[in-house]
Amino acid sequence: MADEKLYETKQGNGGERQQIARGDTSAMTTNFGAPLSDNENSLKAGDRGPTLLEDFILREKIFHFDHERIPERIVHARGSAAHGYFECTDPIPELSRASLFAEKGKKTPVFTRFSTVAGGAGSVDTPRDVRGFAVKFYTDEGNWDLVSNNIPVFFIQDAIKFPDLIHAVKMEADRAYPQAASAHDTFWDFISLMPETLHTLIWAMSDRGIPRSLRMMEGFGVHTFKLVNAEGKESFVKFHWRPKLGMQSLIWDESAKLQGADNDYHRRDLWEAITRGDFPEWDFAVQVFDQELADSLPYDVLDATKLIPEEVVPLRVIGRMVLDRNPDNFFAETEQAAFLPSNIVPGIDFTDDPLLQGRLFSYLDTQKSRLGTANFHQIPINAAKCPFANMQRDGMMQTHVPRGRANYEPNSLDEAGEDPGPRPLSTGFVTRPQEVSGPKLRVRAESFGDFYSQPRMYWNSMTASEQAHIASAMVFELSKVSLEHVRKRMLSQLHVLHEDLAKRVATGLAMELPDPVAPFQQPIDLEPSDALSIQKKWRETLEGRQVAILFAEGSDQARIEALKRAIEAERGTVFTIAPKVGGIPVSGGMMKADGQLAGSPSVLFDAIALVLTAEAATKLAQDAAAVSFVADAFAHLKAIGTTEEAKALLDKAGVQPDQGVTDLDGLPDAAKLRYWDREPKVRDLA
Ligand code: HDD
Repeated sequence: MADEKLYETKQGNGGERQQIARGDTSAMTTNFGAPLSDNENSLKAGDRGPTLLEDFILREKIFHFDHERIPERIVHARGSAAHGYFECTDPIPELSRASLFAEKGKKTPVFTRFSTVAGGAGSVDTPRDVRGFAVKFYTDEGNWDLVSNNIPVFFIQDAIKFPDLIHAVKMEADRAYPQAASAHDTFWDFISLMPETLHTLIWAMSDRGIPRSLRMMEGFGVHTFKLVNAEGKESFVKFHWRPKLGMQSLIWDESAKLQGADNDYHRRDLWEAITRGDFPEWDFAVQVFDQELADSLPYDVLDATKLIPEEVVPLRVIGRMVLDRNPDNFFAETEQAAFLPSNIVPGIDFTDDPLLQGRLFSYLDTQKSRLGTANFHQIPINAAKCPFANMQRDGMMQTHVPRGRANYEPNSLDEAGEDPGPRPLSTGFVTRPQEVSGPKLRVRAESFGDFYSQPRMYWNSMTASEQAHIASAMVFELSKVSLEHVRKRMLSQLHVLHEDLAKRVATGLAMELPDPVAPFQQPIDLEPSDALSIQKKWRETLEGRQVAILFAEGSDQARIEALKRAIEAERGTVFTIAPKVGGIPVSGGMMKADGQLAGSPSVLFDAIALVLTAEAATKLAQDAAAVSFVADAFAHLKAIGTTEEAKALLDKAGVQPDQGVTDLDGLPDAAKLRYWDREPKVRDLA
């Protein structure tokens, strides 16, 4: 009897045996196609005996599992991606022969991966960090990878410093912490010794370093590239992405709390938006200029630590990108995606920017160690969608099966009636002739030598509130630096950048402001640029934003539903929260909530509404989760829609009336803003 039962478990019933009939794609098989009858038990000598080496099914399954992980990216390990398309809205044949810019309305498929830089693959989504913004365009003349960031400048000028920068920012070598954080000794030690980093540093310390959503970030190709038209005429270009939802950032305290509330805040937000059909969209713009303009600028356009303000060279929008499909499989697509700045197409070209030149080598090289084979270009997510063929052959994991003997070029096999294989085309990619001469030198160009004017311009372009955020972020980070000489040296650097900033950081650290360092080149005053400020460009909208409605026993269901309708009419989304999710009695009957109060802190939302009876509010005022729900929303400068009945809870949470605290009818409008004026009342800023 016992034996019979064992047999049943192992073999399944007759129906299962039928399921695995040959050719049935629902059948579970080994990797080589042999159908399985049992995925529960290993092969043993007797039901309690040792497992047999013969068990090819067990060995294959565990062998594969043992090798499921591949080396994570050395930087940008934590990322989320989506498929979509690029649509040309304003063709530029006069500037570039790139096929994706050739016709109005032409669509090119894309795969876009966003990332943090410093943390590992399993780290949190909302640390203060630069964000990666890598777009793979599958054009009909090959893949173009625009491997960008959400900050238009980079920390260093020469690729030879990249390993030092990354070693310094990642977790410290002996103790392996902190994970995904720049607030530690080695990062600031490096920064304070390398003034070229200051421009990107001030961006990272600003609200740009803590985006609210991947859908609300700008993106920048950083380097100056070239566009080349059909006649071979070249122009300089910088590439920009502009989010349709507008830019928005977190408050630092909010981003720190989000790390506990939802590790996957950005990943979830992107996934859910696409699932809902709210497809994230960006305008694609170019800043085009010529050598004459480049020569007129007081900085070098080949220096990746400098930007060109839009006020100097305006942006021309030439297309849009829409992300409309989530990956089917995270590993196969997002993890195996290999972006290479060297993936370029006819009509676009590189410049001599020494950072870009180093990148052209690095990314190809890293894919071999990450993906294990020179054939990583055959992995579906990396493969060009246009035909591709050459004489490269063999190698690990070769999946192509080329026919014939033509694996060399030139050949004359066609004369013998054989397929001669592919040949170079006269219309293929051409590098334009460029004069290059001079002695071999291991030096930095003098034209790269002004490290302070552009970070100063950035500081001068911010609102008062944004400046306070920058100074406070620096105080926060430097307070985590245990080496006093590093803090001092950093203050000396900031002293050159801007005295006001340096003083505020010194005061925040309770340190004397040291003398400025002697700069390599004296900074000059550049015109501030409003386009650099998030707050000055704020888009008042509920689109893409989420409002939480807190209700409890006895709440007025009709009011909740009316509010929900009003928010949705403005293209916002609503998330209802109650002390229990399964259903609680409200005025109209029983009502279920989307989330439970303790698991749905207000950091997850853009604004909150309290639809409570006076009795429920009094009860919730005794619940720490409810009190911090409201107190945090207030401290994070969000709109709070409420009624008189919620007073007990509002009082306990320390909410003081201001423009952002409104009645329920006013909430859909109020929720479009953050209340920067409230900030000095809720936190001590540097
Ligand atoms: Fe890089 C990944 C962006 C400088 C070396 N980088 C990587 C990714 C982004 C950037 C978005 C993630 C791509 C993905 O999603 O898979 N990196 C930049 C930008 C830079 C920059 C905008 C400056 C303008 N990077 C840079 C330099 C070097 C590297 C100077 C080396 C000399 N970057 C790498 C890398 C990575 C990478 C080690 C890690 C994983 C990968 O390439 O595929 O090769």
